[in-house]
Amino acid sequence: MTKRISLQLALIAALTVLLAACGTPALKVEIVGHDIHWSMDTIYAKAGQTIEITLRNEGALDHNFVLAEQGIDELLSPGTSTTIEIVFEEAGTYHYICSIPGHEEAGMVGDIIVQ
Ligand SMILES: [Cu+2]
Repeated sequence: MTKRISLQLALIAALTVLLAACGTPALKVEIVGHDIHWSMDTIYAKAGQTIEITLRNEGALDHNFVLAEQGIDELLSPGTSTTIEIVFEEAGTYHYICSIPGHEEAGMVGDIIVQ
């Protein structure tokens, strides 16, 4: 009987942990590309949290949202938008840039800080 109760408690504890992870609401952010900067250069998220990023290009130039380590490379023509979803399982600082020549150097960069 005691063994059975402790097994049930273990199961409840495991489910609680699982639900806590699933319960973190998705973080929705919008990053707008201008000539020549991103509208946001710092985004704070939690490890395991889904980050939904809407990318919009309001500039007159092409802009390319790149998170190199994650293989994300979204080319945006002027006036276009797209939405991507990313989950960072590990805490850390993830750097994004615009890879159009000269744009990163001009400051078209940002960080996603995952805690
Ligand atoms: Cu750019």
